Amino acid sequence: MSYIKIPKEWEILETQVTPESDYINRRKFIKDLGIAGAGALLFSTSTACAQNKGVEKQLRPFRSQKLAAENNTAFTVERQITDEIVAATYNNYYEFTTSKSSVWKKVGDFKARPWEVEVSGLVEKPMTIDVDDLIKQMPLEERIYRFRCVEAWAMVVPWIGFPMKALLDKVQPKADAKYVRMLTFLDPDMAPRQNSNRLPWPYYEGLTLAEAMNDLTILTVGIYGHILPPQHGAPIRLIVPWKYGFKSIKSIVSIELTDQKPRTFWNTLAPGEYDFDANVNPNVPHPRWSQASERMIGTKERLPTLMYNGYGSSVAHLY
Ligand SMILES: Nc1nc2c(c(=O)[nH]1)N[C@H]1C(S)=C(S)[C@@H](COP(=O)(O)O)O[C@H]1N2
Ligand SMILES: [Mo]
Repeated sequence: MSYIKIPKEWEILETQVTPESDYINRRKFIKDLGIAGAGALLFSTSTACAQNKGVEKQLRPFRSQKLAAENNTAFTVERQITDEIVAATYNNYYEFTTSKSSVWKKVGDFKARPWEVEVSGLVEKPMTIDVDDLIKQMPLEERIYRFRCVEAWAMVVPWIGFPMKALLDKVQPKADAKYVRMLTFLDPDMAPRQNSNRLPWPYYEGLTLAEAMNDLTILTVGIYGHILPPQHGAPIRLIVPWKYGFKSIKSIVSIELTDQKPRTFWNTLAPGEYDFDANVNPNVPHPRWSQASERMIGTKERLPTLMYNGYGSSVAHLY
C-alpha cells in the first residue's frame, strides 16, 4: 500500500497554474545551489537572459518565414498583446511535456513539413492536401484574439489563418453532416510522450458544424507575422476563441465530418471536468477552481473572465 498520492495525469493541469508555485520552486532551486542574497538575484536575472537567448534561437527559423496577411480590423481586443517570447515559452502541448515552461525545449525533433491534412467523412469532395498548398488556396488574414485556458491563464495573440468555413465550403458538407471531428498527428519519434499509452493518443477534438462554420472559428497557420513554431501547434491548428483553450487542437492531420457527436480527449479523460461545449463562462466554476477571473501571462494581471471570452455577440445564439 502506498501513502504517496500519485496525481492522475489530468490533475497536473491545475497544479501548474499558480505563479506562486513557480516562485517557490525557483527560490528552492536557488537555495539548493547554496546561493543567497544578492547572488540569488543576479543568478535569477541571468537565468532569465539565458532562457530568452535559448528561445530566440529556437524561434529563429520560424520567425524568418514570414506570412503575408492583412490584419482584420474587425477583431480588436482592448488588452495589450502578449509578448511573443512569453507566449512561446508558456504552452500546453501534452505530446511533449506537461511542463508549460518546457514545451519549447522539447519540440526539437518535431517536423512540421512536409505535412498533409485529410478532409473526409460526410462531404461531397473529400481531399488530402499538402499544408502549403492549402495555405496558398486559402484567404489568409491576421486576427488578434483573446485566448483563455481552462486553467485560468489568458493571453492576447495575433494569429494568422483562415476561416474554417472557407475550407468546409470547398469540400461541401453533405446534408446529414452535423459535427466536425479533428485529430492531431501520431508519431512517438517526434513526440516523446506518445510512447506512453497512459493518455489516449492521438489528441482529438470536435465542434458542431454550426460552430465550425462560425466566422470566429479559424484554422491557424501563423502567429506574430510568421509561420507557427512547433510549440503553438505547427503547421496548422484550430482556434475557437470563445471556448477554453483545450478545444483549440494543435498540429491537425485529419478533419472528418460526421453525423454523431465526436468524443473528445479531455472529456474522455475527465468527463466531470471538461465538457464538449467548453464555452468560457465566469459563472460556472471548474470543479477544482473558480473561473470568475483570469491571469494574463507575462504581466500576471488578474482580470474578470468574460462570458464567451468576450465573443458573445457572435456566438451566444448557438446555445
Ligand atoms: N494536440 C494538442 N493540442 C492542444 C493541447 C495539447 O496538449 N495537445 N493543449 C491544449 C490546451 S489545454 C491549450 S490551453 C492550448 C495551448 O495553446 P498554446 O500553447 O498555443 O498557447 O492548446 C490546446 N491544444
Ligand atoms: Mo488549456
